[in-house]
Order: sequence, then structure tokens, then C-alpha cells
Amino acid sequence: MSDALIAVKPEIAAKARIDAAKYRAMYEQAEKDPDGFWRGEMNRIAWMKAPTKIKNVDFHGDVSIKWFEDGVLNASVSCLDRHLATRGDQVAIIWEGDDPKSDAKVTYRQLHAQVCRLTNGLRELGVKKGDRVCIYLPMIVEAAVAMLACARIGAIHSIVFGGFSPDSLASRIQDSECSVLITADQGRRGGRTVPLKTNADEALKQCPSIRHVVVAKNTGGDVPMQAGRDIWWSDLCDRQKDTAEPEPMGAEDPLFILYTSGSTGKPKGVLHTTGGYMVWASFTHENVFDYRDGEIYWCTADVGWVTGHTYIVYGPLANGATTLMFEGVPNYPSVSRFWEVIDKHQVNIFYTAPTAIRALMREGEAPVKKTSRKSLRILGSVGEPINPEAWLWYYRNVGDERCPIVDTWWQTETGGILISPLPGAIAQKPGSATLPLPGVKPALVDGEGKIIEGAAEGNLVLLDSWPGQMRTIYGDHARFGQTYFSTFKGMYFTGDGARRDADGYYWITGRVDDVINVSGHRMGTAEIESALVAHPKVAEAAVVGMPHDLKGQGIYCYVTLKSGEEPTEALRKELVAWVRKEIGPIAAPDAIQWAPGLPKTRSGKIMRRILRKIAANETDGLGDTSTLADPTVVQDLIENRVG
Ligand code: 6R9
Repeated sequence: MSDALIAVKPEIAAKARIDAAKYRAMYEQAEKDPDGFWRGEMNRIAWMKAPTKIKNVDFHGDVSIKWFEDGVLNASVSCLDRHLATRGDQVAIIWEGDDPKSDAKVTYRQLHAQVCRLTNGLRELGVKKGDRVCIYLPMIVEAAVAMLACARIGAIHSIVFGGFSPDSLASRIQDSECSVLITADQGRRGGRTVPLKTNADEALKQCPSIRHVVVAKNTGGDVPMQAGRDIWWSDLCDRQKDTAEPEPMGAEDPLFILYTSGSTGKPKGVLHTTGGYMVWASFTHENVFDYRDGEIYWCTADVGWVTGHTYIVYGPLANGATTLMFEGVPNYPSVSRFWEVIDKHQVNIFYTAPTAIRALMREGEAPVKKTSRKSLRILGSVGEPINPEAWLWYYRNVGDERCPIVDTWWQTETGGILISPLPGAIAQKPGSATLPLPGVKPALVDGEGKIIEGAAEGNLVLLDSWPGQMRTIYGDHARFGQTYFSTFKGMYFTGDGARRDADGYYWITGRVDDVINVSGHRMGTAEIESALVAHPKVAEAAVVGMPHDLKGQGIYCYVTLKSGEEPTEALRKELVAWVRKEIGPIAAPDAIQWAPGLPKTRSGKIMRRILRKIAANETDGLGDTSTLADPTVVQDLIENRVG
């Protein structure tokens, strides 16, 4: 139904930086001569010493990924210093508060000065190149300042989303042994406060590596400060000079770590380095959003996720854009908020997530139609597959059929967008991420790793490297190889499944591993299971994703209690609260089913395929159940399905 092609509009093609022919030429050149192609693109960022070596990659053996390896640069210079002469007084960041009455504008010159002050402050606290600094901040300008100050020092930042619990924060700090934490008194979201400093204090009981805590005053809420450890941001920074030398960094020196969930074990510290990541951030931000000088660009993500890293901070600032940073939520104080902010700041490019679109779609057209949105030129989507219905609603109602939608497929691991329409070059199909960007070689493979050609469905892999690719898992290179390059030898496995149609367009079907995508947030089912079994009354738990109208996927938990424990409504509520506390509100279960037993193979492996089907209420086709140790448990689970 949705395979209908929405052609590139002539007025967009006419002005396009990249039209269809140019896209094909770029794609071909990047494939045939990657060194030449990326040598031509690398000067979009500022180098202290230009690289002479471009690509040096091996997906086999120990896996080694290097780009621009003999180049020297500092990411903060590309984002700040080099703009001062040409656009020092241009607004770099428009900050829009949770409260519609609060906003602020920060020019490139002001941002540069703030970053330099914090750079000097952190250096005074002993932070140096290679140290890890944890950032646990709300969506305030200080978050961007903190990232760029770390980059300026060459310290590796590790941002933890403000919605994560003290335990989740602690385990991330411990894994990379951060020495400094940058946080705020409190955050604000939808009229409520988020107790960041209190959470941090709780987390830090388990974090001996932290020597200093820098606290930004945001709400002015009363928070305890620990003498000798905690210092207010303003006390540290106000007395500093507003210039600071940027540390010369090798292209392959780390820029940041960002923890993300996988199918097994603890979250992985995805490590990105400096040169390749910055080139990719700039290249994709400019071309996918067709960013033009002077435009106002708004990505609604949180800086705690990779989208916030690449498309609120590094990409837009490298390109000298004006980037909007929003502290709030789509439905506060009303469900028109997004559209009102677009009118207020005359936003030209708007990039959000399908879960937000679906939630706003439920409210009908009136809250959208009462706003103008005439400034909009390009719309974007990211985080999960967008269903054609939501795509069309977004296209018709938000963009008035005037604005192309770029449905951008990528991952924390990929650093930036890999598959997406280019507004002036690639016709759209509602629900399809369409075609790969120049330099990206996707393929579909079957279960044995054999490449499938033509129109087909399979596992989505990438056959070659692109500059923004992650380089390793922090502190565990063996796990990097194991996780991404061992399922299909010599290929990067994305963990996603996809379909390719007769036009070569990709349709991402979702994760094929034990990762679920709740409102665009990645959760490992193993993490939720281990939180559940940590409860004293729980014997065993199995967690799967289930279809959910708004969130894309919901969290469905099968819980076996210890003998003698009663499955009560009170206990169900207690377990939901328990998981929220252990991991964070984003991991709160949507359904808990009491399971006297779990379907297991004779070797004791839980058959998740069956559990997924029951959760989705697709019990007609359970498939082969002959390997079950005890087939009767399945009947019980079907009869007592919740929801
Ligand atoms: C950027 C980001 C990555 C996973 C990815 C896939 C899903 C992201 C998508 C999409 C379909 C899109 N995903 N964008 N699925 N269409 N346009 O979201 O990173 O948090 O690491 O999640 O999200 O399943 O594998 P991350």
C-alpha cells in the first residue's frame, strides 16, 4: 500500500545541493575510491595537521578501524573557534525551556567563551587528555558546553541520560572509571522536576573514582553539597579566563563514550574517535537535512542519546548552524507545543521520533492546524521504524505536503545517519529509510551469512567501514569483535532486520536480537530480566517486546515467583516500581504475566520466539514447539495472557 513513490519536488531538486545524478556520482566515487572521496570531504572540519592517510580498515581478525589516522585536530575548534571570524555574533544555540516563558540565545562567541571557562575550570580540577568525565545533565546549554569543554581538553565524555536511575548512572561511571561528574541541581520536564543531584549523590556512594562533582544551578532547588568534592559550576567558571588552548588530538584519539544496550550483559561503552566522527557528523548533517547557512535547525532528541550528540551538538555546530535545544516534552503545557516552538523560533528543519508523532497524531489535527509552520522546509524522523500511517500524517499535517521527510536509519554504533533519503535526490516512500548515503554499503544476509541479492528480506549488515563508525567497546575490544563481527564473518552486523524492495529501497523491520525499542529507546531484555530477578520474591523472568500503539514496542515480562510467594496486584505494582528504580522510568514494564513455568528447550534455553508470539497475541502460529521440555506451560501462558 505504502510503496507509493513521493517524487522529489521540482522546486527542491532545482535548488538541491545534491540531485539524483550527483547522488549517483558521489555514491560511485565513494565506493570505487574511498580515499579520494573522503580526502575531498575531510576539509569540512578544521585540522591542525591535515591527514595524509585516509582509510585503514580490517573487519577480520581483531577488527581494526582507522580513518584519517595521522591527522591532528580538536573537535571544539571545528565547532567554535573557526566560526568566530565569520559568524561570531550568529546564534549558535537557541535554548527553549520547559516553561514556554523561558528561553535564551547563545552566540558562537558566547559559547566559545563559556566552553573556554569550563575548560580552564576542569583543567584546574586536574582533568587532562584521556580522562573520562561523566555528564548527567538536563537539556540545558551547559550540556553542550560540558561536551565541548571535554573535547577541548581531550577528556572523553560519557553522557548518561537524565532519566536513568542512580544504579544505572553508577554502573556507567564505574565501567569507564570517570574522575569527574558534571550534573545540575535538578532538571525540568513537563512541569515536573527531576532530582539529578540527589540521584548523583546516591550513585556516587558506589563510585570511588569520582574526585569532583561540578553542579550547574538550574532550578535553584535546595541540594546538599559535599565539601571538598562538589563545586558549583559558577564558582568554578566565573573566575576563569574566556580563552583556553585546545589540546591537539590525533584523529583516532577518543572523543566520547556512550553506553547502549545490547542483547547480552551490561550496556556497552560505544567508543567514538575524533576525526572520522566529526567528518561524518558534518557530512551527514549538511547533506541529509540539506542545511543552508542561516537556517534554524531543531532536533528534539536528548543529548543523553546519540542523536543528541551528533545532531544537536557536533554536526550542526561543525556546520555553523543555529541549533535549537529543547528542555521540555511534546505535550507540555499543551499538545501544540512542538508546533508553537516552530513558529516562535521560525524553525526550518525539524527532526523528531516516530513515538512523538504517533502520540501527537492521537490528538487530532486541530492542535497542529492552529499553528502556521510556514517556516518549515525539511522534516526528519529517527529512532525506530515509522509506520506509513504516522509518516503520512506527519507529511500532510505538519509539513502541509510541502516538506520532504528524511527517515534516517542509524545507530549509536554508526555515529551518524547511514540510510536516508536526500531531500533533493531521492524520492520517498512512506515507511522506508530508502537508500544508503555515499560511503555506506548495506547488504542483506541470510542466517548463514550468505548475501542475498535483489528484492528480499534478511539481516542487515554493512560490508565496509564509513568514517563515523564506532571503533571499539571501551575497555573490551574482544567484545567489540564478538558482538558486531562474529555473527557474519567480516561484516558489521547491525542487529536489525530489513527488507529491500524492487527499487533497492530499504525497509527496516526492527531488531532481530534481544533488544527492544521502546519509544525509540534501546533496552536490552537481559538488563530488565536481571533487574527483575534481583527482587527477593522473583525466581525467574523472561522479557520480550510486544507491539504497542504509541511506544512502537512495549515491555512484556513473564515472571516466575519463588515458591510460597503469592502473585498479587500489589506485588505486580511493586515489581513495576522496582524496575523503574533499578534502571530508570524508561524501563518500566507495560505488562507482567505470572508464569508458573517458562517454555524451555530440553537444554534449558528459554524459547523467546514463543514468548514473543504470546505477548503479541499471535498464538495461532507458534511454530515448532517439538523441542519444548514441557509443552503444557505454553497452554497456561496463552490462557493467562495479560492485556
Ligand atoms: C539513532 C538511534 C538504534 C536502533 C536501530 C534500529 C532503530 C533507528 C531507525 C530505526 C527504523 C529508522 N532505528 N532509526 N529503525 N527506522 N529510521 O536511534 O540509535 O538508540 O542506538 O538505536 O534504532 O533498530 O538498530 P540507537
